[in-house]
Amino acid sequence: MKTALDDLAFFGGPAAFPRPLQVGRPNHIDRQKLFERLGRALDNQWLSNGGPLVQEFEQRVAELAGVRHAVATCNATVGFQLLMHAAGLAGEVIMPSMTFVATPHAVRWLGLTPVFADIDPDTGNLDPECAAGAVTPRTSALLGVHLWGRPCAADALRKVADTHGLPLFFDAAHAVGCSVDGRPLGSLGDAEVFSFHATKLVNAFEGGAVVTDDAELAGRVRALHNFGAGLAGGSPAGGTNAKMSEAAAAMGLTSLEALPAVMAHNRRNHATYRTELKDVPGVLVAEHDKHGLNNHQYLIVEIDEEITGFTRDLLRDVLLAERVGTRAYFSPGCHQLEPYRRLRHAPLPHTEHLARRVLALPTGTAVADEDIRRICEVVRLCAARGHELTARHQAMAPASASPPPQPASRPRPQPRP
Ligand code: T4K
Repeated sequence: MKTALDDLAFFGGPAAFPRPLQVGRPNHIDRQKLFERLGRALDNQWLSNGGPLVQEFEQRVAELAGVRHAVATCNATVGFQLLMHAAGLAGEVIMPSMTFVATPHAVRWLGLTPVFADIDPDTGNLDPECAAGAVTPRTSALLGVHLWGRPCAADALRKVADTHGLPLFFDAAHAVGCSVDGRPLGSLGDAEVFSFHATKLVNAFEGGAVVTDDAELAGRVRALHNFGAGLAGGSPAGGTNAKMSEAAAAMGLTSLEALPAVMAHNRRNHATYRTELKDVPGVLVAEHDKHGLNNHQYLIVEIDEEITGFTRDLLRDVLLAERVGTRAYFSPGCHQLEPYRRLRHAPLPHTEHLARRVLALPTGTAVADEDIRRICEVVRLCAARGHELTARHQAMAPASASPPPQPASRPRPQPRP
């Protein structure tokens, strides 16, 4: 039990966890089922190029998203590139800055310009009024992000899009299994893109999917992701190879089967965090469910440093010393990152306010109730001694100002020579 600042590993006490615990650990799957599927792929002697497992995965993903078409891709970032190329976009794309850098990167990779608009402070998602204010003659699409699986204001954004004759797309990388008023996320835009990265709720090791009701758009995406094969009239870019492999689909299907159990586990984790931190002034466990049915992939706390007396970054360092790896998803906002810093955009006060406060804490099936209690014990201790914690940190000599070197992640495997 940690009761004094000296008990913190940051100040030389023993670390709370013998082994690192971290955001983004892959969720539990049924290995037997995975191995069976991989065995089937080997027996079929069909390992890629739209094999039976990929086809089944696409069907399941389309069902989950409530749309007619899903094209599985090697990851979501490339899925966006395919979508925007297939949609023939040119010029500017309006999007929030409060997202993973993959969203603007996909746009920029195609020679398009991301135009950042501010967020609704309640949801963290693209504010329709701000999006409307950012429209210019060069705008070619609106791209909302369902941040942490919270639904964008799709109807209001649709009005803006329709007023200006623009397509409406969503980054649904966080939103597998989420819905609003019974409408699955994935079905709100003209097309949306899921991520099935290793750290996502449903993972295919790496993977993504473009989902849409638009058969023609889906057909173009499908052709482009396979070297442009069969694309009527061709494409100026030719095509690329963005296919999902059978091995990835085997993992994706197995992971999809686990989705209800993983969501239930994460919902319990969220409830435990809320209980453990409910009386901690200045530390708010973000509520997702009031915005729609959430998958609870991300456990987000907001740190109000004026109340706690310590910054989000100091808490991150304190937790790291305890071997708890957190992530500031998403801070700083993309507009403060290269190569976007000099882009034209309206002020983004709500984005900057939220980005200063957010911290993702570990959740998922690798995280048990007892782990959460230990993490929260550290947070409560910091909050009880917030100003003293900051003063002691500031008094540390620069050479020792960073926490003791106790990496939260295991060393990454090195390739063999
Ligand atoms: N749009 C949005 C809104 C997104 O959040 C993302 C991706 C995308 C688009 C693009 O989707 P993809 O093209 O990736 O399909 C991670 C993921 O790499 C990224 O997919 C994800 N969002 C983002 C939010 O998180 P990093 O830079 O934080 O990754 P990294 O390597 O630091 O790992 C994150 C944590 O996960 C660490 O604590 C380590 C842990 N981890 C990671 C891997 C890969 C594991 O425990 N096991 C693993 O296998 O981006």
